[in-house]
Amino acid sequence: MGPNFDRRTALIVVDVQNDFADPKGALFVQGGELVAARVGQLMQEARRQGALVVCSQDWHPLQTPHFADHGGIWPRHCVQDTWGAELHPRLPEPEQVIRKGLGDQDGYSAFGTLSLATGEVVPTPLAELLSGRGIEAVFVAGLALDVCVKATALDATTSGFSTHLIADATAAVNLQRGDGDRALAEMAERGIAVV
Ligand code: VGL
Ligand code: ZN
Repeated sequence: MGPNFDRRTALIVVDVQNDFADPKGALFVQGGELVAARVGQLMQEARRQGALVVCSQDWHPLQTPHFADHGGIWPRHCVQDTWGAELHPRLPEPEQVIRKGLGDQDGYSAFGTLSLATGEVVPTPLAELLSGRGIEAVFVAGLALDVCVKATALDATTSGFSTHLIADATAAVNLQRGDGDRALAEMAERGIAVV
């Protein structure tokens, strides 16, 4: 039961970057390579069926409150213009790339991240891109299920898109045991369909 793509749908591929998807990456997510392979197939399918394909990239400066060495919780990862931040080589060229987590921004959603200076969410161009294309439904896949995929899917429903999670194209970090399952429950509660 694969997703049904058409011109009114978008495939949002969250952060399938070397640091998350390659075993040598700084924040490798267990199963990340399989996710990259599956996402690569889905991107081809989506394109063939006329859907919009958007890839997000976690895109941090070297010094950011998002990293543990500057008060955050994560090891250094997805530093701008490094190998770790590149999209995984299993992915075909995306039609659109959305970068997030720039500057002093901390947060996880491809729709926007929080600026620590202003305390406000800095939106990425994603919402406008989707509404500008007449997109009604989105399929979300990528890494990591319990972090950026969850945040992005929740924002997608809040923004009014009919939102689906592609279960076989994601994997959880599980920083705390059970985080992946809790993320699934939270998404289900918010009306996100699992396909
Ligand atoms: C992510 C941790 C830190 C993600 C990004 O893409 O899920 N996780 N930054
Ligand atoms: Zn990050």
